[in-house]
Amino acid sequence: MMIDENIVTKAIATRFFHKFLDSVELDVAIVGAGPSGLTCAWRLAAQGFKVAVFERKLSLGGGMWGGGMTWNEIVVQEESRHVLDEAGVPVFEFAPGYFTADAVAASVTLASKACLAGARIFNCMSVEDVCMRGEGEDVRVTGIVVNSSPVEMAGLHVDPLALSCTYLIEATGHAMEVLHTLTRKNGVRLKTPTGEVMGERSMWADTAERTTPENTREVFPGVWVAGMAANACFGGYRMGPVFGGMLLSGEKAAREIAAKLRG
Ligand code: 48H
Repeated sequence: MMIDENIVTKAIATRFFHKFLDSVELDVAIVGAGPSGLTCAWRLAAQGFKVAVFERKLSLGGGMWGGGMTWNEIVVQEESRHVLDEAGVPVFEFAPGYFTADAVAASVTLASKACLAGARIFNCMSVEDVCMRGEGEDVRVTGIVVNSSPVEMAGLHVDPLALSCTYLIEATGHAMEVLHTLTRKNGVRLKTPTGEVMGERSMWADTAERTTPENTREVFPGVWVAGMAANACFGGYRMGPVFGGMLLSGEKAAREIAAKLRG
C-alpha cells in the first residue's frame, strides 16, 4: 500500500478534534495523570461517565515511575493492593503487610486501564485556570482553562481554551496548582479548617497514608482534591514512595463523585 501523507494528516486532525470536541462538556475533568488521577479516571470511565485527564507532560504516571529516588519499585499496603491486583500489576509481599510492585509496570498499567476504560487523555496539555460562575454563596467552578504545554513552556502569549465540567479534580500532586490559582485570583475561601491552602508537612508515612484518603473531598463548590494534593491542601504529611494512599484516594474520589453525578 502507498502511504499518502495528506490522508495521515487528515486522519490525525479529524480523530483528535473529534475527541477534543466530544470533551468540551465533561462530567469530570481530572488535572494530573499521576496515580491518584489515573485511578480515579479508570474508575469513573468504567462506569460510563464522560471523564478526561489533562496532563502537562507527554508521559502519564506522574511521580510513580521513579519509585523511591529513581529506584523504580513502589510500596503499597494490604488495604490498597486490590487496586493493583484488579489492574493486573504483579505485587509481591516483602514483609507482612508491605507489598512491592514494579513502578514502571504500575504506571503503564494504570494509564492503560484509564485509557481502555474510555477516559479521554489529553497529554501535553496544561490547565492554567478555571471557569467560575455565580457570586457569594452560589459561586462555583464550572470548567477548566487549558493551553498547550509547549506554549506554556516557551512562555508564548497565546490565549487558552475553556472546557466545562460538572466536577474538577485537582490531582496535580505536591504543587496543587489549580487550588493555588483559584485562591490567588479569586480570593475565595476553601472548605479547609483555615479556609486556605494549608500546605504540605514533612514526612510521617503512617499518618500521611491515613489522611490522604480522608482529605480526598470537595474543597470548593465543583472542585475535589485527590492524591498528594489532598494532603497538601489540608496540611497533611508526606509519605515517600508509599503509593497506597494515592490509589485509595483516586478510588474514593471516583466513588463519591459517581454517587453525586447519579444524584
Ligand atoms: C496539567 C499538571 C498540572 C497542570 C501538575 O505528582 P503526581 O504523581 O500526583 P499524585 O498525587 O497522584 O501522586 C503523588 C505521588 O506521585 C507522589 O509524589 C508521592 C507519593 N510523594 C510522596 C513524597 O513524600 O514525596 O502527578 C501529578 C501530575 C504530574 O504528572 C504533573 O505533570 C501533572 O499532575 N500536573 N497537569 N496541568 N496545571 N500540574
